[in-house]
Formats: sequence, C-alpha cells, structure tokens
Amino acid sequence: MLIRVPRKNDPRPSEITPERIYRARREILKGTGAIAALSAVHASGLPSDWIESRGYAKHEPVPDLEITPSPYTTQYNNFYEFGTDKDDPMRYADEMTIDPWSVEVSGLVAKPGKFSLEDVLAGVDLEERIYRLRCVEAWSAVIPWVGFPVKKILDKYEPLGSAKYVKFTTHLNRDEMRGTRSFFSSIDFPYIEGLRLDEANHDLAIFAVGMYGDELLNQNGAPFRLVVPWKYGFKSIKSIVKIELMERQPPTTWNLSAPQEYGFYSNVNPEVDHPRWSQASERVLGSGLFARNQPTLMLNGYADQVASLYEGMNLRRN
Ligand SMILES: Nc1nc2c(c(=O)[nH]1)N[C@H]1C(S)=C(S)[C@@H](COP(=O)(O)O)O[C@H]1N2
Ligand SMILES: [Mo]
Repeated sequence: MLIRVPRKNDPRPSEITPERIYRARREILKGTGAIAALSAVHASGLPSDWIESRGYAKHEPVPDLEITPSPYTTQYNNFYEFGTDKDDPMRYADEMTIDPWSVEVSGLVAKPGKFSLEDVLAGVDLEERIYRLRCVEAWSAVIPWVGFPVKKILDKYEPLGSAKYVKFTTHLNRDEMRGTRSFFSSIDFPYIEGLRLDEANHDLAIFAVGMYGDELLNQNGAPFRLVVPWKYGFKSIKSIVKIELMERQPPTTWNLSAPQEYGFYSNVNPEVDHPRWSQASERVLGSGLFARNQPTLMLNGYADQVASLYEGMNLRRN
C-alpha cells in the first residue's frame, strides 16, 4: 500500500508561488510574529503537532487524483469574511482568534449542547480523506483533508424524527474579519449553509480539522469546517460555530444573495451551466502557468456513492 505524505514532497512555496505574493506573505507573517507562533503552538492552543501525535487513518491515494500542492490551496482561497480577492484570506485570516473554539448544537435534537474543539477531538477517530474540490467559479483542486464524518457529531446530540435539515453558521467577529466591515459586500454575514439531514449523514460528508496531515490554516476554515465533496465548494462552510437541526430547509448565504445562480442543493453538474459561464470543465489549480483544463464530472466524481440521495429529484432544477 502506497501512502503519500504530501507535506514532505511539497515544493517550497518560494519555488511555485509568484515571488510578489510570497514576499508579501512573509512580511505579513513577520509583522505579526506569526512565524514564531506557528512553529511552537497552533493558534488553537493545541500543540503544533497534535494531529500527528494522535495518529489518524490514512486512505490510499485514489488513482487519477493528483494532490494539489499545498501552497495553491492555502494561498488561493474564498473566505469572503476576509475579502473577495483570492489572496485576502491568506493575508488577513490570521487576524481571527480561534482559541478557545466551541460549537453549539441546537434545534431538533434530544440533547442540545456545546462542544469545544478539544472535546470533539478526544471522542473521534481522525481519517485522511483525499477529495476533489470543485468551486462554482470553475476551478478545482484535490485536497487531503483530516477529519471525520459529520454523522459522528450529529448522532451524539440525537436528532429528533422531525429533523430534516442541518444548518451551519460561520463565526462572526467584525473586528477580526475585515471583509465583513465592507459596505459593498455582495453577501450577508454570518455565512450560513445547509444540507438535508440524509446528505449530512452520508459517509462522504466530513468535518475537517486538518489538511495535508497538519492543522487547518485560518484561511481554510480553521479550526472546524464542513467538506461536502460532491457539491460546489461554497457549500463547504468554514470556521463553524453553530449547528442547528431543523424541520424546514434553512436559508443559505449564496442562495439569499443570488437565488437564480446558486440553489440550495448545488450538486456539481457539468450539464447545468451557471447563468454566466459553463460548468462543463474546470481549471486545475497548481497545473502551471498554462493551467490545465479538465472535464467536470457528474457529482464531482462521486456519483456512484451519492446519486441515490437524489433519486426522483430533478437535478437540473435543484
Ligand atoms: N464562511 C465561509 N465559508 C466558505 C466560503 C466563504 O466565503 N465563507 N467560501 C466557500 C467557497 S466559494 C469555496 S470554493 C470553499 C473554498 O475552500 P478553500 O479555500 O479551503 O479551498 O470554501 C467555501 N466556504
Ligand atoms: Mo467556491
């Protein structure tokens, strides 16, 4: 069994990142003292090697899935709370305090409550999941997440029979999230997302606490985010502080902002174009200056596993 340890194989950021971006980033990190902090203690207060020290089940690499070098996926992000440019999250997300972190679980559950990051990590087995990520903007990446199925958390709080949907809410601190202070923002904060309960309970839907065998960086949604690989990336909500079980379909951020463009389901579907561009193919992040384009797969390549969730549903309309 071949197990890839991407961290060791990664090119150094200086080798593949435009010099300007890399330098700017170093300056920012130096200015905040983050370089020293990163190497000693993770911002969550856990030791910097806590993921490694716990050990986790590694999955075999999937044929045809080439892991995107981490500098791309940590320096080209969507996290509108920190700005709308792709490098805003990498520049500014470290202004967000993530220690201590707790998540509230409420709504239609028998045992509402709150958990801290440490609580949850003590109670679950971590796994590495190598998933495709397909953004609705027609770029894609392959990321080795570290996390565990969403169902493992939900079950602890005992969803009631009347619960049909799950709503997720991102942390909001306007002092520490400069994108939320803009008058011109195209979306409202806090960022909210939702899944049908059976989607959330599917084994492929995970909460991630790490990537590339390491802690999540703030720009990727530290310390606790959703990853739903068969849906467009905006469903994979970052830095979650609230989980609510509901009877009715919850509102979701992009659907509220542009309902004709972003539906509640938003399953990856190469046959249904975005009103303003084609979804038939995608630009592969990290494939160089002349970025490679590849065809987009139905349900992002996870149709065998998840198509049964949508039997009898009109996927075009949804
Ligand atoms: N809270 C929050 N979550 C978010 C977003 C955001 O702006 N705010 N952007 C989404 C979009 S559009 C994508 S493509 C993915 C990107 O995840 P990544 O930056 O870790 O690759 O995060 C999603 N989660
Ligand atoms: Mo996205």
